[in-house]
Amino acid sequence: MIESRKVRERSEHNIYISMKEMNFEKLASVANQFNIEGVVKCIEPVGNGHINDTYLVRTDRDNYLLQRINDHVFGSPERLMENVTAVTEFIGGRLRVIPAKNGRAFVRTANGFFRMLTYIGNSYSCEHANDPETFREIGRAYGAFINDLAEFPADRLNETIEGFHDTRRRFEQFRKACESDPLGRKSTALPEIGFAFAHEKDVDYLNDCVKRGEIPVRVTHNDTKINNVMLDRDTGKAVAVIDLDTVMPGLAVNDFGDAIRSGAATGCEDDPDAESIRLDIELYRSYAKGFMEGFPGLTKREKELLPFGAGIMTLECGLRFLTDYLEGDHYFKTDYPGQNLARCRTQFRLVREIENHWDELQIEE
Ligand code: GN1
Ligand code: MG
Repeated sequence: MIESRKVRERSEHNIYISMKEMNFEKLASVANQFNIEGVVKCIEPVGNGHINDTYLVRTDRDNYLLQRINDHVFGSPERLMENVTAVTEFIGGRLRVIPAKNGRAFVRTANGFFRMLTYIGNSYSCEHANDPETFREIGRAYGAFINDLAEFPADRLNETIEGFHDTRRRFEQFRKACESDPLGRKSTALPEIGFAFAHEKDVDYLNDCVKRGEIPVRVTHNDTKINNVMLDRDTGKAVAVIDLDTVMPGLAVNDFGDAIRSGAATGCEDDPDAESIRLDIELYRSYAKGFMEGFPGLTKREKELLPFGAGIMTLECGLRFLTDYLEGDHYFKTDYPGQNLARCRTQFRLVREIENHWDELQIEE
C-alpha cells in the first residue's frame, strides 16, 4: 500500500520515466534542440552514474553526450548549469557545455531537463583502480582540479545541493528516516543502524576544524568517484575531470576521501559479500601521492586529515545509502530491491577497514 503510493509520488519526477519511454525519435528531437553538427544517426545509453541519465549521441559529423538532469536531486537545473558553464569555461579543457538553440545551457521538455556536453573521444574511465599507477594518475587529476580552481571566484557558485557534504546534516536526515521509518524497513537494517549511531561522534569533526580555522574551504569537486576522471586510451594520462554538478565550496580532504572510498576498496559498491571487502593500502598511498602532486598547496593540517577524510566520506556515503533505503530508494537509482542496503553495508565495512588500518594510512611528508 505504502509502496504503491511511493511509486505514484515518484512518477511525478521526470527521472522515473524509464529509458524505454525515451525512444530514439524523442531523444533525437531533444538532441536537435542543441547546437550540434551533423545529422543524428545513433543514440545509446552510457555511463554508470546513480543520478542523471547519460546518452552518447552520434551524428555523421561528431559525437556528443546528452544528459537528462535529475531535477529531483538538483532542484534548479538552471542554477546547476550556471555552475557547470562557469567552471568548464574557467578550466578551458575538453569538457564543454554545448548551448541549446534557445541560447540557454539546457532545454526543458515533457520528459525532463536535458543538457549537451562535448564527448571526450579516445578516452575511458575505470570503476576500480586496477593498478596503483592509474590510481595515482586519477589522484593527480583530482588534485590538479582543485589547483586549477584555486583562483575561481567561489561566490559565483550556486549551492546545487544544500549541505552536500555536511555530515552532521546527513546524520540528522538519517535519524529522521529512522524515526519515521515510512516503509517499515528499519527492522531489516538494525546492525547498520547501530553502526551509524555508534559513529555519530565523528560527524562534527571537520565542521569544527573549519570553524576553528584549521583547514580552508576551497572550490572542490565533491563527487570524486574514480569513474569521474577520463583517461586517454593510448597514454593512460588523465584528459578531463567530469561530472561537475557538485563543484562547490568544500574541503580538499573530502575530495580525497570520496576517491579512496570508491577506488581503494577491493570490492564493488554493492558487493553482496561486504565482509570480504578490504582497503587496499598500496592503492591508498599511491592515490595520496598523486593527489599531492596535483595539488602541492595542500596544507600540513590537511595532510594530517587525509585518513579522516577517507573515513568520513565513506561513513557519510553509507549513511546516505541507508537513509535512502529507509525512505524507499527515491534518491539513488537502484537495479534491484535492497541495493541501497547492500551499498550501505560495503561502505560501513570499509569504514571498519579504515579504522583498523589507521596507523598505516597516515601520510608522512
Ligand atoms: C552519486 O551520480 P554519481 O554516481 O556520480 C552521488 C555521490 C555519491 C555516489 C555514490 C549528486 O554520484 O554523491 O557519492 O553517487 N551524487 C550526488 O556512488 O548525490
Ligand atoms: Mg555525480
